[in-house]
Amino acid sequence: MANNCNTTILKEVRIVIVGDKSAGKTTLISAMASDSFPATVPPLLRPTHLPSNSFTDSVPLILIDTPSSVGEQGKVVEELKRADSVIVTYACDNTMSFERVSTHWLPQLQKLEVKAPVLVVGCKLDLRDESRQVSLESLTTGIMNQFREVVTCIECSAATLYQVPEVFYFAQKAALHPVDPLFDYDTNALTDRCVRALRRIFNLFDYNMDGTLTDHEVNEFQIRSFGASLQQPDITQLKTMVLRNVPEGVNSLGLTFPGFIEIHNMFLKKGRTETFWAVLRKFGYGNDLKLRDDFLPVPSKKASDQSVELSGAAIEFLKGVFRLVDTDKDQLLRPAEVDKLFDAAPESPWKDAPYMDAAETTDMGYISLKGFLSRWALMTLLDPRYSLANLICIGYRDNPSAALRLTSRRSEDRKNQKTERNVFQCYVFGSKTAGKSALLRALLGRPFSNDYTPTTVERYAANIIELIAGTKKTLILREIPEDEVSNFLSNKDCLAACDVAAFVHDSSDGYSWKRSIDLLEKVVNQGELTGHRFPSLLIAAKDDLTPFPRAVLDSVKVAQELKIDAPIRLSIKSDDSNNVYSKIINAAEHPHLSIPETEFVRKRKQHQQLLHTFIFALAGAAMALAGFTARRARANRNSS
Ligand SMILES: Nc1nc2c(ncn2[C@@H]2O[C@H](COP(=O)(O)OP(=O)(O)OP(=O)(O)O)[C@@H](O)[C@H]2O)c(=O)[nH]1
Ligand SMILES: [Mg+2]
Repeated sequence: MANNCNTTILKEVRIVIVGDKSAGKTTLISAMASDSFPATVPPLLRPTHLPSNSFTDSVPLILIDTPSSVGEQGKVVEELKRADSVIVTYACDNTMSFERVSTHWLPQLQKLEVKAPVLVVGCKLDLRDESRQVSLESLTTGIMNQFREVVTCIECSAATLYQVPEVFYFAQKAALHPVDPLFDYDTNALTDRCVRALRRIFNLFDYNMDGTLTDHEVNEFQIRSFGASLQQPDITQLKTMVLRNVPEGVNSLGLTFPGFIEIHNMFLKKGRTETFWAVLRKFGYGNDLKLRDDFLPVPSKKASDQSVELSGAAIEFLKGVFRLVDTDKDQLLRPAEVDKLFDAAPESPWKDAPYMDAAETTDMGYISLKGFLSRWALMTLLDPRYSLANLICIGYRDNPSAALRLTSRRSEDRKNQKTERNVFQCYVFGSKTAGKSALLRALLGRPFSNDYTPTTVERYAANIIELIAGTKKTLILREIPEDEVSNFLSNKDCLAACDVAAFVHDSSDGYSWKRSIDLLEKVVNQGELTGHRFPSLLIAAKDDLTPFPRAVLDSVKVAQELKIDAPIRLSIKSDDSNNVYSKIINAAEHPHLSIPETEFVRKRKQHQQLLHTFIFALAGAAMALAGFTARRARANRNSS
């Protein structure tokens, strides 16, 4: 296959050279830069720039010399942290300096958690005592087995210029086309993430989705990857080579996925990491084997109170995918089916918080279509880039710019007294044990439980709610634990994404009621200060218990004072949710209503009105003065 390695990620490669005193670092750099053996060198060179035409990758190199005196090790550490590639040198005529590579330098790099690839380079090869020569291979195998970050060991001579360019060629190649993300030395196979990336590329060309690539499809892959086509004899030869190594790599229909993997294994075996990376980069992958940002056209928010939703086209695509993946047609996705769906994504995205457990599933953990779409809505709201990347990885082939849509600003919606959002986020506040988690669980259709597990970190629940008019909206509840509220409110934009806030209290507990009003004041006042207003609802939970006597009376009065609705009474235990989810959506759909007027808000309003009147009066006074001056001027003119 052709070799095209123009699409690189780094714009320049910073190679840091370290090693013991007199190992030959400075001379090695000088020899490379001047293509000659320098008669003398300064103790330390300034950064040396090599032009982009030094090697085939057309990327400029910066070679960093480092001091070896003990007092200057801080500088060395700084440089190591900025390195794209590290060269650890030793002198071939000094056994001690070779030993120090594995007793000092490589452990030191591990301690500093240097992520860059490492080359071990023997300098002054011309000075080696040939009679004491130990095989380089045996020495280096030991090092490479013990230190997996070492990608190459090579010896050179600045005096004879032997293998000097090779040292830097390998150092830049290791940075630009790293083996580490592709190959796992422990399992001696391609990494899981690499296989997933190749799976997506394979699927892209498997047009009829039969699990094999026909010769035509192999050729299409070749053209897209390298801009040149393969002749039929080349394809036949390629398949013969694959078949020799992997019998299941080719079948009567063409090249199978194991065969496709084998082709890439062959690139690695031949040391052609640049060809491997050329393929991956062509299809949008960065060094972490995730789709690069430049491949993900996420609409950019102009203001923090906008949000991102899936477009109608993306939702239709997802419905189709659900039907396709649901092979047993039970309208549910089993965990294995979900894993299969995401086998071409860098990882299965719903295995951890906040997505795990955030949508409807059956007792067995199977996902319904509603649960499936709600998870996508949640992922799009919280992390649009991740959502788009996953959408592309599961096979979304339309224009990715059309997969997501940006909503209008919440403040605009409030002014226009309507909203066109399909996904609403409700922040749920309340004292400990008020019943917040029970509210979230019930949204997911989970049965009530008397067990209490305190919520210590924020959590989400999302579901699609059918409203009376027949329209469907996605509701996302975000539980904010009581102890986290102060921390949460310390972020200036924390309320920007709030469509509606719910303040839950345990109706049998006077303290819980008082606390929910305290929290409301705190949250609403913070919103006022940061320019975010939102409808708010009071929720009186556990209505099956004997109500705290004063709370009922109090709550009606307080709601009146705040100019919001009286608390919604509900009991999750008695399965009486009192349509709370529709009521939350209804409040969110009317963003100009149910905004609480706390004492602070009232005072601020009065202050603003006063200020307004004052400015108005000042403007009036200024106009009157101008009129008076004009009259005087006229009078003066008339009298003169
Ligand atoms: N009787 C009754 N108990 C309820 C109801 N809802 C919740 N509970 C119980 O109240 C306790 C606390 O409920 P949670 O939903 O965990 O409360 P929370 O507000 O999430 O508490 P934190 O996470 O600690 O802030 C649990 O033991 C629930 O079983 C209800 O409607 N009626
Ligand atoms: Mg909770």
